[in-house]
Amino acid sequence: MAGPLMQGKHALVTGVANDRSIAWAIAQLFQEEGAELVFTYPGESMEKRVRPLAESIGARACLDCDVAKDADIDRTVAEVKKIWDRVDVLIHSIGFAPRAALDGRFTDATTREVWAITMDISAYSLIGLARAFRPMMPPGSSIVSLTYYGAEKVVRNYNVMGVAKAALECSTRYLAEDLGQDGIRVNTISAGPLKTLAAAGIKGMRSMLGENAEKTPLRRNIDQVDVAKAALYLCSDLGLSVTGETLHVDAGQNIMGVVSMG
Ligand code: NAD
Ligand code: 0WE
Repeated sequence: MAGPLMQGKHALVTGVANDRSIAWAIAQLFQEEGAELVFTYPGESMEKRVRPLAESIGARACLDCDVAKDADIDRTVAEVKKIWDRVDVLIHSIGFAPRAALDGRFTDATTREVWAITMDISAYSLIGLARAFRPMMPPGSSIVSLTYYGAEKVVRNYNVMGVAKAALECSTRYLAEDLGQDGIRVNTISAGPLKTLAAAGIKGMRSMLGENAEKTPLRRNIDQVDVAKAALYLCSDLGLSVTGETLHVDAGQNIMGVVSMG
């Protein structure tokens, strides 16, 4: 397979917050492989973080899109249409739960409101974006989101985010089936723990990273570039017949049962 893997492809990248974001590593690799990029950010306060990064790699645009708002999604489609006649790649790298939900007892922390917000932003948004962009995604195009092991097994304090990621993974399968007739593939990457903004201030994150590195089959943690390479596989011709998949990029963490040393 010769030449850049993403030559001339149009990639819409959500979820860049700073230079440690998983979405930023994906965007950089896709750009190196010949893709044209458009970024989105949720609300004005994020713009000053994202726009300089976007400009530094020659992105075509940087658009305000809070996925909690249908009007933002619709406006983003309209703005993208002014730039491109098609979108080949959609990266969903968004997760949000109210801070207090990621600490303490699941039963107490998961109120009706916390549930609604977390499910809306972290899971529904994949479906909302897929519906909005489907008319401009040609056969051969690809949607990729980010998930975490807390969807499969209990990870203490991940709480309602685990439930939302389970919904995201299941939505990936239903979307893959539905959009298969349009030639659109839908997959999700289950990434191992990473030091990003979304992991900042999570109680026990440091010790979790330390312990995890010893427990994985590869005896190390992963980095953002590892995830980006998997996204490149899924969004390029390399992943041509892969859809509905949850691809673990976690140094093997998910295969482990009881881990004992020595
Ligand atoms: P990050 O904080 O850099 O990215 C999260 C992004 O979500 C931010 O850019 C933020 O602006 C965006 N976001 C939040 N609410 C939004 C809204 N209403 N509308 C639009 N965007 C919104 O952190 P990250 O670790 O790069 O997270 C990216 C994805 O990877 C998330 O889905 C996260 O759950 C997932 N993930 C992270 C890890 C980890 O350990 N960091 C592991 C596995 C999966
Ligand atoms: O998906 C995530 C984190 C997503 C996230 C992070 C925050 C922090 C700030 C969602 N919402 C918020 N809301 C905020 O206000 N990860 C996979 C990283 C993560 O978060 C954890 C983890 C891991 C790993 C929380 C508890 C336990 C483990």
